[in-house]
Amino acid sequence: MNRIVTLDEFILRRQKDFPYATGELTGLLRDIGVAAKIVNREVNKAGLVNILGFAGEENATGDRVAKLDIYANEKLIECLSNSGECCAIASEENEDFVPLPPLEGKSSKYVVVFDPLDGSSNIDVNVPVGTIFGIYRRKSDPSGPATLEDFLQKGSELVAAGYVLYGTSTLLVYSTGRGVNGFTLDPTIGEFCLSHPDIQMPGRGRYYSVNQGYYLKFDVEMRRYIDYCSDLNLRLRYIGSMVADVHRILFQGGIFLYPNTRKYPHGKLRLLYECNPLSFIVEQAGGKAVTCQLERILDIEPQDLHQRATIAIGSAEMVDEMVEFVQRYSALPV
Ligand code: AHM
Ligand code: MG
Repeated sequence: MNRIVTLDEFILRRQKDFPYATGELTGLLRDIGVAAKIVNREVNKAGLVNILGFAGEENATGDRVAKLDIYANEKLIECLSNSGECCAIASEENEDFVPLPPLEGKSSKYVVVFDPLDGSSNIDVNVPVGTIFGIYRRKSDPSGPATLEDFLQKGSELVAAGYVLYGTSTLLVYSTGRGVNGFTLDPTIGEFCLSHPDIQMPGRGRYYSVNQGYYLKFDVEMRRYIDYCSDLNLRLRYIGSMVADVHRILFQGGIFLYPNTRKYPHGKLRLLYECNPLSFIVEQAGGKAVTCQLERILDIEPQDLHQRATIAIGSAEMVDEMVEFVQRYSALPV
């Protein structure tokens, strides 16, 4: 019989692989695991307790805020305050970064960025949503307050990143830069259990994922590439929850695109807490992620907490092909 390995046990085991590890990152990952279980409980019973729907506010980037967004945001902040390892967070739901109170004079070395509930416009219709997170070592002096500079780090400087997908089952996938592992929540024991060790992304796949409704609003090179995907008889799948769409291609291979449109000339998705963590995971699993202007996502120097980016992310060979299309057709007159 296979022995069950819980997330806590796995994180602790991995800590022992680093001779000078102090347990701080371990503590942080555990805090996120606890928050994920709490958010999962609420997402699952959302229909029962009148928590569905919009709260009547707009968030920092102007989207309507669903009530569960606010709940998930609060729970993540609360849980990340537990171990005292995180000195500040930046979230899709907060205009500015939020400093967390130090614990018993502890000086914490990390900051965490997150989208508490990605794809939240789907909640009312029971479509999968997710939490996306990234962890950075702070740049500022650990004895002082966190600064904006702590957050404006390139994705390549992430210490760890991951996501939780609240789907038909609840999965937590994370990486500390040494491969990617996935854990499924066993609701009977309330534990995330290792279910997908050492995830490797297929070099290509049969899926492409893009909001094809915006086709006419994309640049010509993107339209050509999408035509090519269709000519190849690739299957179009678009859930409208980035975390769920990327999860599919992580396991089955494919490409996810969110190019610039007239409405979103710099792309819609947010660099810090959507594109960077998922790009970190995908690269760790052998895939690639670039902007539609061909810059590696993890190399972008962020200027703003809520900066947007275009993205093409997925199986390495397919991203390479998309890059060739952009190089070939972007010089053409529209
Ligand atoms: P959100 O963080 O406000 O939920 O927005 C991000 C979501 C992504 O999950 C998804 O890929 C995208 O928005 C869908 O946008 P569109 O409806 O324009 O296709
Ligand atoms: Mg989001």
